Amino acid sequence: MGINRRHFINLTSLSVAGFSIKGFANNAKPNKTNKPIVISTWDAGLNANKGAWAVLSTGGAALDAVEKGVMVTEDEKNCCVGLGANPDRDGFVTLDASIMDHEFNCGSVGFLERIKHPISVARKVMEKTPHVMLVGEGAQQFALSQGFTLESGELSDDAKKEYLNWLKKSTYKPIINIERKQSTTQLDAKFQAPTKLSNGEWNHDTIGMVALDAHGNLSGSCTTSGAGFKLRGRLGDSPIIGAGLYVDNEVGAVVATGQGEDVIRVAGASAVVEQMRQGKSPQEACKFVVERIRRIKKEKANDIQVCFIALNKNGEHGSYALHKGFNYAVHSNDGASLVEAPFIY
Ligand code: SD4
Repeated sequence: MGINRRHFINLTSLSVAGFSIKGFANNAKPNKTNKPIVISTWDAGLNANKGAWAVLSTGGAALDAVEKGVMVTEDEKNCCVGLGANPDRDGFVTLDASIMDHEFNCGSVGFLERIKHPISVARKVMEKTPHVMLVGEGAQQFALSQGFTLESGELSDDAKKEYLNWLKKSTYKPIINIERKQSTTQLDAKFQAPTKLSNGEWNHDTIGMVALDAHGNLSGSCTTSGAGFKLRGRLGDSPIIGAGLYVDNEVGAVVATGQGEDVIRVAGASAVVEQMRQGKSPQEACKFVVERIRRIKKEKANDIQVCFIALNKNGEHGSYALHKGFNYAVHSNDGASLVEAPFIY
């Protein structure tokens, strides 16, 4: 099925106070490098981008920008990326994060408990150890050795309620676009996220961000509580370099969101970068890999969401999603905007 043109027209005409909602991403300024620029997943990216922009607009490095940017979301009180998120099925919040710079340096943490800023622990793994990835108890011990504080491990009030509710049936079923802030655009009833927003406006569990700085360097970050009510010990794509996040400074930077298992299956972010290397635009490259996932999943693609956002060396950006309803935030010298991603279904 092709892109839904009617949907395009509807979305291009929407605007919300303070920023604009654009239609499908056109790759801006093809002949001139559009820098600095930062893009990040979902509506929550608008706030996160502000944190990144404070770094980028003053000549700072993309690496610092993508760390500072997603820390804004990890810090948000009513946010589900960090320790306030829904727990695994045993009742524990476990966090995954990854970061990558313009020189193939990368670091990640998985299954990390009771630490507030997993993205910063991932950066420490990158900078202070000979390794790329630390998980579980070892990751927590490493964080403590680096001066991070052990938080209480208590579930937030919202998460407690959600968990008690979930225990009644105890079935694990991914929900398409659960991350979406409600009400900025009209979604199909079928894909409308359920109302979890008892205590705040964000409903997301992941933020991914990629940036190009004024020096022409790319970096990326991703931080998540993963899928709510997952099996204990489950890792998604977000901490896996090449799946949830990949940066090649000669080509571009890509981050994924959605059903992590299906992003891992195709080494998603790396696959999108390789398509850009072959000459595809960011949007075409994202589309190519989303379509591969649809072919692999066959009719099961109806039940999952997968989305990529991509930024190339020229500051051109694009995205593609399996299902309608994914958006991403952009911040550049042109201001802040939300872009509706094109989709298959
Ligand atoms: C995961 N990809 O753990 C993450 C979830 C996600 O928006 O992106 N949610 O599978």
